[in-house]
Amino acid sequence: MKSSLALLLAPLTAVAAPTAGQAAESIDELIKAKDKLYYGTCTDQGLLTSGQSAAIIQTNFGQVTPENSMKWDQTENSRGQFNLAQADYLVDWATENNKSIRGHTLVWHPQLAGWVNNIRDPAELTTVIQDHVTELVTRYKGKIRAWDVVNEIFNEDGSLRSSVFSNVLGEDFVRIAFEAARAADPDAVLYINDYNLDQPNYGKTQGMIRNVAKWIAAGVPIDGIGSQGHLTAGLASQAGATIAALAATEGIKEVAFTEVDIVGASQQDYTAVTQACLDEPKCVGITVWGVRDSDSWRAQNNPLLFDGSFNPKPAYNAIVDLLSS
Ligand code: 9MR
Repeated sequence: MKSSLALLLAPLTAVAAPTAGQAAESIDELIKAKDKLYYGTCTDQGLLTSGQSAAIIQTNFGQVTPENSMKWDQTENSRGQFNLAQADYLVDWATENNKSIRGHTLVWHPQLAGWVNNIRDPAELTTVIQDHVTELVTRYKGKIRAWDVVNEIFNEDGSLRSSVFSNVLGEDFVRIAFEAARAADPDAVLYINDYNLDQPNYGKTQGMIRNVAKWIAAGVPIDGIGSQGHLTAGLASQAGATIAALAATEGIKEVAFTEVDIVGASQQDYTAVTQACLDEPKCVGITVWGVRDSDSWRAQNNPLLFDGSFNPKPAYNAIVDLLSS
């Protein structure tokens, strides 16, 4: 006969069976067993309050990135007027559900508030960057593990992209942003994030490595390089060589795949990205850019791990198999 204590505890300790849509095995738990920090995804309030996204993330993922709610046009569309309701929702949900958070993103040329684009005075833009970064990073201090401090700042050839930031401040905007983030939360891991870092000898990959090493040597507090991983079919074959090259950047502490989606979502491509992270000691984890195909920014390419009905796809199960071996 069970003791009354066991009877009392039974409902609390029982593991809930996955509901429709959730996969039986968590790729997050499996990758943690391989000494990585997380397998994550992006989301936001609208997705978390409809469909099966929240249930799937609760069961199958361990990290979230706000897909849009922390971008400049959403958070500070008028100077000094911060609107953080949606960002707060994401952070509160993640904290309650014990999910790690990557903040995304502080300085980025699109989705930028129009008033910032009109600034021409270097001193004014410096203050504006510092105020924006300080407000967001301070608000979520201790809750956000890692921040994409600057996003997509390079051209395809590895030179600095033209934007209001580079046009007014030159490359010094990178130092200004990272120093403000470090001051606001000394424990947050500070990232530079970009796309098309998918081939080791590509111009942008080499430009990232060269510039980040130079900036770190000059004292800019950059901790990590994020490789977004918006891939075409087959390109994942170079993910291992590329993440290793990025991780070898002088002074860099960690790397991550931050926005993975892959045209066609073949099993081979997803397992190649997963294996690339497993093989690189500095790779802390993988974030896919959305839960189900129909919510993806490239929905027509069916690039994610769950189909439009929230069912796990063959690529999800292939990752489970890889991480279980
Ligand atoms: O997935 C995001 C989409 O919903 C937005 O409309 C778009 C513009 O803000 O941004 C998408 O996410 C981008 C990410 O923030 C940065 N890297 C490229 C991603 C895909 O465009």
